[in-house]
Amino acid sequence: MVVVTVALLYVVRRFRSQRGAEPRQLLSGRGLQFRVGGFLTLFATLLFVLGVVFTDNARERPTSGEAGLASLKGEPLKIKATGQQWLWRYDYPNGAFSYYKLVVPADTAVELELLSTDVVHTWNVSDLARKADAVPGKTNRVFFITDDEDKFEGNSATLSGQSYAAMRTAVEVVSPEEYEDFIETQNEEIEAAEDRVNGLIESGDTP
Ligand SMILES: [Cu+2]
Repeated sequence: MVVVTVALLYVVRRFRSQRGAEPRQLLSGRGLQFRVGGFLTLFATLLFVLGVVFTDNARERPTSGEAGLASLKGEPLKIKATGQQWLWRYDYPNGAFSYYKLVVPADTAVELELLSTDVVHTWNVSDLARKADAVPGKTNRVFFITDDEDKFEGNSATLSGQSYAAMRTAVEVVSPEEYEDFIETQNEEIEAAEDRVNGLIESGDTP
């Protein structure tokens, strides 16, 4: 800003009109307009073409590697991620679910189906995948794969209400065996909890 302002002041002082002196006229004719217009069009076309070339792989879908979850036979592991004020719920293929933390097997292509029950939420685990919105009434998809057995943190990226900042998530990448153990444990715990609730209802003590 300082450079531009100083340059402007200099030019205004240097070229201000002087008594009796006729200012120089810049005459160009039609040619110049076409040359400038043509150059800008070419530049815009080039940007467009390069943009398409370099973002084409954004459509690419990963395929599972050798060390991935074998039971899928190369198909991506489909997991539903539902955003609700202000928590993420993950539904795995065989009835298991978890809140806040998503557990996935390493070296396996994951297809996350993003849904929302209320407002727009953004699933944002930037070390694993692109940012994507969970929009009510719509299904968005995010694909990712990693062989890095680690924990990845995700933050909120869209204002989805007063507690949006607390709407974090985490992705834990584990070996396929550990993943299957996790699913089994979740299913057992869910079943045990359901049994407890049903037992209370039968005995008349509503939980
Ligand atoms: Cu949210």
